[in-house]
Amino acid sequence: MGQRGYRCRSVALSSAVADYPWEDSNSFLGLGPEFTDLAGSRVALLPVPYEATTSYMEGARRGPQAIIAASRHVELYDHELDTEPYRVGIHTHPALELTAGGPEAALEQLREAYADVCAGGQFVIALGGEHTITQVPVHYWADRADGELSVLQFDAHADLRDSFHGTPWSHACVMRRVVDRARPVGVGIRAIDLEERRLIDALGLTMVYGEQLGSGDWQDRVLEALADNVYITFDVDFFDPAVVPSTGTPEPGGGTWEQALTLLRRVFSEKKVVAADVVELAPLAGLVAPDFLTAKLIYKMIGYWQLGAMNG
Ligand SMILES: [Mn+2]
Repeated sequence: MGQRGYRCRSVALSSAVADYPWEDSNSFLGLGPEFTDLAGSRVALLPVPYEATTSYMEGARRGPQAIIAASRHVELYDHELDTEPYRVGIHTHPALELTAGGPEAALEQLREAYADVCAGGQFVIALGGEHTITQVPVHYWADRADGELSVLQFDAHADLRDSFHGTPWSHACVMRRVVDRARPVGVGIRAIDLEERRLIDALGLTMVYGEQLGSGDWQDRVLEALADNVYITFDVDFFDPAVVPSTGTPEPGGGTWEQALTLLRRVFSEKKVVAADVVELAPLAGLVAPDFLTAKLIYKMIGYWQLGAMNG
């Protein structure tokens, strides 16, 4: 077996060929069974390639697969943390194919599956798919958090519209569907309409707008606004489109890799992060860097989670 312990578990193999170095196309980082067995894993990834209301560039349904494919090339040793985070065990669930029979039925399916996935006790990171899926985990954790729950939202958009293109289940409405249960704190926001601006002001929500990233005490503002319990939703359109053009609704003036990581590291070390999602990667053929960035972002989150879990 190679460095990652490749040994295929997705396909039943006859004993005659079982010992060849078959790769496992399903597991994040290409990890072998020693580090992906569900019972022994402290982290679980839940791919949800759901895409129903894309308004501009389609392709978010191919996000999870591209992330997992790219993750095989992520270095397993994290030099910043001087750890090998994969050793906590990372189980990758098969992709959850939600019904095409309408958003309410799809979200109900996700609600049931998410609860059963979380019952395993792992730190769960859902992989979208479009941003619509985020309301399910936020409601799940708002019901269970010991005290108030905040949502740390990395995003170009506030997603606070009451409806968009005639549906309340649009990706552009997801934070409106949770705002009465968990207070959002937006980072990198730079495309909102007037109704959203009025709601942000009326509710006194903390938003770090795109042009405020990196200046002054923007990270302190975020940390102060967050409750002790935090759900992280990371829409990859937070990043500047020069870094991540592969997303459904790209907006100029976004954040950097370093800004995302420094804030994530602080949040994982100073707050209790209950779960997370990474959404809206819509891979572009031949352009692997954004897929790889997203895979590495998830692995950095796992490393920071492990560090926070060790300290707390
Ligand atoms: Mn967005």
